Amino acid sequence: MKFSKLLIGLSLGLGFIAAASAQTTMKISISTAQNSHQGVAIDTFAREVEKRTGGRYKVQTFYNGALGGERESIEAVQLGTQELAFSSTGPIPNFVPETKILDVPFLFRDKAHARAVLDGPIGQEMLGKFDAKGFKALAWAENGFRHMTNSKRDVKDPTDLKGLKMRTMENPVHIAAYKGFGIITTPMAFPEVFTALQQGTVDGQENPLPVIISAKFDQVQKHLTLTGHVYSPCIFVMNKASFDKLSAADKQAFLDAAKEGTKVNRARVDEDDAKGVADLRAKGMTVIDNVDKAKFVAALAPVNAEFEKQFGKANLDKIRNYK
Ligand code: EAX
Repeated sequence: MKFSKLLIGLSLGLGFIAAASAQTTMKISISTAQNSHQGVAIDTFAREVEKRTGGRYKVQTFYNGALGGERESIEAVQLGTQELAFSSTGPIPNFVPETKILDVPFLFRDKAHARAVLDGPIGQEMLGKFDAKGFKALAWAENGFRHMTNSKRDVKDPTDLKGLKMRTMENPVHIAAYKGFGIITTPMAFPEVFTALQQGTVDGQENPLPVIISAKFDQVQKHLTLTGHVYSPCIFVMNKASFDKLSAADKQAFLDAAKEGTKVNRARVDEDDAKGVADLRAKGMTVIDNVDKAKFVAALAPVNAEFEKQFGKANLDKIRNYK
């Protein structure tokens, strides 16, 4: 009798402890390395979620495409088999077509312009478009201005791009634009890119300095040109049902944690941009950092005319002229 009472008491006590420390674990992934602008974004996010929810939510972080490439991770978030992902906008138009406009070449003057648009009404309205597709978009973050690398030759002029076989993201805007340069485009998920460059399956690729550095592309690419042809946003996305289940306070905690992640992420992009060229030169890359951008813009005039038809000139101008 006494013994069974003790047992009941014990199990009640244990049950209480278990309830008090109930912890939900979620997953978030990136396709780049932990030591990168994306790594610091999700590490900061995970830490902030845990802190701001009193440890009730724990976010497990996965790097280097361990859970798949960006398209696969977005798909997993949409299905709910993975709660969270941090991704470039590369594959996102396949899920939320409204985001396609952000990857139009030479749309943003500089990072300050891009950040202002994303954090302002245009960007915030676009975050709302994710809801209908099964996502909660928590915050914009940054991949950076994309530049071209290849193993064949110095690209000083847009005509130097003709005939280069380059890996592109799985993004229709990128593919159309690079074809406009005369590039032979090969869409491919990021985790496959290093090997494709190493084996010569493709001659080149294009990515922001923080990606080129963290992926060690200098080991397999000789020539870098600072074309800055596309500004590449990143985004924190969450499965909508997982977000909706949170209490109001926890929702705010996740949103705030993503904002903290973005702050650290953008600061790291600035840092990598500031020292990237010197670093990559020291590692043996030839860096062309004084291209005549107007020539690259001019080379894309026919493609841009297409984009103006597709997206509406007024919509593009609204972004271009945003102050
Ligand atoms: O998000 O696929 C890409 O080139 C992306 O820029 C890269 O995965 C970083």
